Amino acid sequence: MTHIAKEKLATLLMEYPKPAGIVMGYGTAGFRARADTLPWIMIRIGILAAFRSKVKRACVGAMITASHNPEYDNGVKLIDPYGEMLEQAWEVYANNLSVLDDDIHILSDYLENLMNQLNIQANDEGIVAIAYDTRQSSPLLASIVKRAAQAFYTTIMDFELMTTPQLHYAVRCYNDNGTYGHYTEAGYFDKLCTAFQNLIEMTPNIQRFEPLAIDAANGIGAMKLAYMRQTLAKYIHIEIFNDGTRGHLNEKCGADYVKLYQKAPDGIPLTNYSKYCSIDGDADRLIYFFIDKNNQFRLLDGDRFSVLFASFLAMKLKEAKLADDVKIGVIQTAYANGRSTDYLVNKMHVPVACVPTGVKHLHHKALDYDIGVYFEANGHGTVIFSSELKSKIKMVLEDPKRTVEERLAANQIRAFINIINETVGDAIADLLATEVILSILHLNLEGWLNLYDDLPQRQLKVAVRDRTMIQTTDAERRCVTPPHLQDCIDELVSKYPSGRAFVRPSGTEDIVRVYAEALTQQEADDLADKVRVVVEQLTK
Ligand code: NG1
Ligand code: ZN
Repeated sequence: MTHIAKEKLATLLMEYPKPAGIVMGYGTAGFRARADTLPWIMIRIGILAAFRSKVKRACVGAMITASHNPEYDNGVKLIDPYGEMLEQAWEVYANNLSVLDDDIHILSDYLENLMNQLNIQANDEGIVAIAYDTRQSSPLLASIVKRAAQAFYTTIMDFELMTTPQLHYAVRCYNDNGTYGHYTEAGYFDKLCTAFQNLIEMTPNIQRFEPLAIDAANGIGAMKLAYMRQTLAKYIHIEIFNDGTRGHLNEKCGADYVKLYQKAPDGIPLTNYSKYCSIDGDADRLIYFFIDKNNQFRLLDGDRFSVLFASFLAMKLKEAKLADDVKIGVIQTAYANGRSTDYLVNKMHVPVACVPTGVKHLHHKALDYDIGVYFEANGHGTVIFSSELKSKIKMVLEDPKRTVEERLAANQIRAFINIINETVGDAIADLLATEVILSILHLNLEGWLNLYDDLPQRQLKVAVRDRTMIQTTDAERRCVTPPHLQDCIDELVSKYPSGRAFVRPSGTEDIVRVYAEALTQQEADDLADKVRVVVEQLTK
């Protein structure tokens, strides 16, 4: 480590000291906490981003956001060169750095060891792309990441205000030398909007788009959607509510609020539109909803996107006569409604894999398929397509022996791939994909909802002494510890027809989550409550 790097780091440590007694872990959401407790960790993240970039010899990203959390929170997540989440092994370095106190000697000893271990030279090139959401605290936190990375001779690409998925996209494009698209924001919108228009133009008898009202959670998505709204005005009328001019970020609005409370957000008129959707504070989650004929609020969550996207793609594969050589699959977590799994497996004959909570697990598993569709029930998800699939599509398009119908279907899949942000769940991309599929399939939200009926479900949070007492297996569907907990759950579940329940420690909060579903809401509530009682008893 050079003398100058040490000096710069020492200055930062003095400017942004670590509060006494603070412990912070790099989890599924990166580092996330109250914004005023975060500056010190941004120093560590800036260094780590620089190191990661030097090791990978590629651009890496640092996104400053606390997603669906309140305005007073913030956080940071690193993005790997291919646009995916930070490799798990590096989470350990993030945690080690977070444990270290502000002593410049101890910190530089650790960093020098790490540089040796990772074979990093002080003058290796590094490039870090930084972006942030609309939180007031974001620019300062971003500036600390920037200064810490620069202390290690790293070039900064400062994208300032961006959605999380836009930064994932930019990092991927930059490292792919433009193969995936152009890394600027204009490049992102150009790719998505052009593909959306192409798909509409090439599809005969496409249904007219009904106007769409969007709840933008008073976040970054509002300003980005405003840009897209104009570009696509010829095709679809989009109205943006909760655009940040009046309400507060994620307060009584946004995808998380709508999903959690199963009700419409504030700040949006509920009479004028047949289609509504909510995104979250950093625009990586999407939820649709509408008010039905009986004036009931009806929700379409992540499971519904999996079913819709997989239906469309399976149908187009069949039309392109590619269904036999392409492996399509859906990846869910234990929180997916049992009826969605049932519909996918038994009606659509699409295989379903279940993985532990957290997008990185879903994304990883999706790589096993030519077309891997994954969504968490909360509306975070995307589709990934193998390079073999992309070549097969190209072959169909270039084969003169193929029929017009086969080539059209292949072309539709190709355009669809370009709408999707394969790097990460993206509310804007998923919204365009949903809209165009609904129009191609001539479905309204009611028709989409009626594909299957959800089983009533209940989620509870249980505060326990030590949540790590609960350990799980089988994609978190069964408990291994404490002893007897699983036997008790099995016994309770057996009393409810179509009942299912599981418990797992949250990865983002100091609580245990209980999930239950059954034939009626009353039964789902009862089952969840009984499971809660045994959890409380056995973790005392
Ligand atoms: P935890 O707190 O581990 O359940 C929550 C969500 C995840 C995911 C992460 C990251 C539920 C039940 N869990 O994880 O789906 O989004 O936060 O933000 O919604
Ligand atoms: Zn988010």
